[in-house]
Amino acid sequence: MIIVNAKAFDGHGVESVQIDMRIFGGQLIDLLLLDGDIWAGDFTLPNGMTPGSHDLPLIVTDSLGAKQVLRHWISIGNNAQNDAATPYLLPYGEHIATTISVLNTPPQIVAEDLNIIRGSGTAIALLEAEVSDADGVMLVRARLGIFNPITQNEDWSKLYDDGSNGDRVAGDGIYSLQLTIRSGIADGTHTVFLQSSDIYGEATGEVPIVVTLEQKSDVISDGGGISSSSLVMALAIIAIVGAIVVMFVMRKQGGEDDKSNPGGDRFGFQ
Ligand SMILES: [Ca+2]
Ligand SMILES: [Ca+2]
Repeated sequence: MIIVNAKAFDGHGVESVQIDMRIFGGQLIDLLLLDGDIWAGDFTLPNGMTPGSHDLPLIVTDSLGAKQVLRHWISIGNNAQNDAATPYLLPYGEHIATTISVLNTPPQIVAEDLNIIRGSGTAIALLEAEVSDADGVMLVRARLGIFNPITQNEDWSKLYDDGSNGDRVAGDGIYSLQLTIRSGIADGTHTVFLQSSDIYGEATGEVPIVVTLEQKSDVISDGGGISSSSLVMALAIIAIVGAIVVMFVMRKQGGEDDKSNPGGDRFGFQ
């Protein structure tokens, strides 16, 4: 936000003071007359205002409705202020252009670290970054390091916000890149770097994103085979069946013994 304080002089009296931001894509801003003949107001820079130095036009209207566009102000000493101006004479002082200096900041990158759980073979992961700049984002790119495609000579790969290359929504400010994770890349943490520049070429530093690779735990083969607990149960059932069979055989043998000596004296040998 920019705050403006101005003093205006006119032989007929000053009706209004405005700042014309329309040529920068903004609005006409009315300043309010405060005590002590100070015209004050504030405005925010319109989005997309070109960085650099700009002349700021002030529209001053006198009590008869005559307008004048001023692009200069007069620097007068604080002590001289009160009696510097008469109704018909402008105060004496250095004329200074009413310029505004607009600084450019690089884009902002918001991205989360990636945690990828992979199986065997090559995996694809989506690298996403939210990138914004008041001037417009020109380029978002990533230095992929170990994830750089073997066929690619360039160090940097472009991220897309046009719905292509895995980008979920075109034009939403979230830029995407499909990261190819070859099976030969070791588990653990790797770092890729993101960088962006706005339409004036103002670029960010390299923003690190940590990519952690993990092997998928062997859930499928465990579930498909015999788990250790069911194996124990199966062995227990086999053991119980075995015990019953043994008991049955023993009882049967005992019965046959009885039948082999029908009516015989069991204790005949004694
Ligand atoms: Ca910018
Ligand atoms: Ca997008």
